[in-house]
Amino acid sequence: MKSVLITGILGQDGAYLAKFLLKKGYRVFGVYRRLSTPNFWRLHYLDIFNKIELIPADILDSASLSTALKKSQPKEVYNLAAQSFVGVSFDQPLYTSEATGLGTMRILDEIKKFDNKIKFYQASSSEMFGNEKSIKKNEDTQFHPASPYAIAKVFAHHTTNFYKESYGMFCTSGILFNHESPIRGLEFVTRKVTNGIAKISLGIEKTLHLGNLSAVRDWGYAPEYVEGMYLMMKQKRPDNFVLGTDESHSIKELVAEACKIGGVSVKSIISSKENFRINDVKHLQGDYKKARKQLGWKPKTKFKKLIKIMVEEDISRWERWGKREIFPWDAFTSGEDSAFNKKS
Ligand code: NDP
Ligand code: GDR
Repeated sequence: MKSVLITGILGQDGAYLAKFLLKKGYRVFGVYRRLSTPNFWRLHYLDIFNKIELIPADILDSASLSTALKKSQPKEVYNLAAQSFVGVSFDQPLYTSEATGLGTMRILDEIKKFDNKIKFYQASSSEMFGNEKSIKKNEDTQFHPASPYAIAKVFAHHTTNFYKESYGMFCTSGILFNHESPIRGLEFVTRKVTNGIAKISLGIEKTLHLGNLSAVRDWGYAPEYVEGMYLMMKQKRPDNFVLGTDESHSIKELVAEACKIGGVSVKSIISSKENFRINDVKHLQGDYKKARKQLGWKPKTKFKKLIKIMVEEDISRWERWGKREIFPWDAFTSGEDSAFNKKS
């Protein structure tokens, strides 16, 4: 049985990718960092916790990555671990560079020493394009990063290309536009909106404070994007691919759609200046023609369906919480206790 190692397995993409690769018959190992409270909820939510093998390691610590490679003996490594929140990268630029940027070089260098035949996937990002002027971005669009996160991702992207070109390693980068799901982290705008609107619709909260509502993003559905990662690793030659939906919507449109589904007035959603970023990317839209042609990949779940899936799931979770049900979920355990206090 082929082994695969995923860094960032406890995150949104890591969990969906693990589930997908298990179905393909892989033995799945996952790197996770030690925390005072384990954060395994997504693996439980997808019902794969007992099917994967977890190895404690950190992308800041080369020795632990070397041990993870020895323990898992992988044929493929997917590097998804990162400080992935753009907003926080303005407050923690050095940590973000260490984890999101240098972390990629650390793992690639350990792979080169351990077995340079291992195939490597890097989680590159549409944020690398930043405020570059063109409307639609593809693999040839210039990078113009607008945050410490994006700068770190550009470094990691070039590092991945460098190991491919200089050491002949199979290194591929997926330049992924925003992709979301009911297991998206709560701080990202889609989930913040769907979770917030679920609470307003059930009378748990009255308002939701957001930041810049005029930013525009290309949002797809995460389970479909991990399939694209896998297809990139199955190519004869390593290459870089954009995955997106080629559609874009503003945060304002996201709010309007989510409010409609949740039966909530848009007046409950407030744009607060203190939530604005120092520098924000205005418009991102992904031209995925190359992925469609070479990988046969295309997005199926578009904006309205995606928001519906997420709002309905968050409403259902808060309803179950109201009935004192226990189930794998993040909102209640990550600072949502104020809602609990109000209710009880
Ligand atoms: P998440 O933030 O959900 O997951 C990131 C994972 O990385 C988490 O499990 C986190 O661990 C782990 N991690 C963070 N720091 C370290 C560390 N020092 N050592 C080991 N593990 C660490 O992100 P997503 O799943 O959404 O994204 C996956 C990757 O794809 C990221 O690299 C992201 O930047 C990139 N990306 C994501 C896009 C998206 O729209 N989702 C689009 C383009 C790129 P813990 O659980 O302990 O916090
Ligand atoms: P992004 O996602 O920065 O694109 O990075 P996020 O959902 O955080 O922001 C998208 C846009 O929404 C605006 N916004 C808000 N954002 C957050 N988080 N919270 C708010 O209250 C809010 N109000 C408005 C932001 O200013 C921004 O313009 C995500 C991450 O997954 C990255 O890791 C990944 O690389 C990129 O997507 C592609």
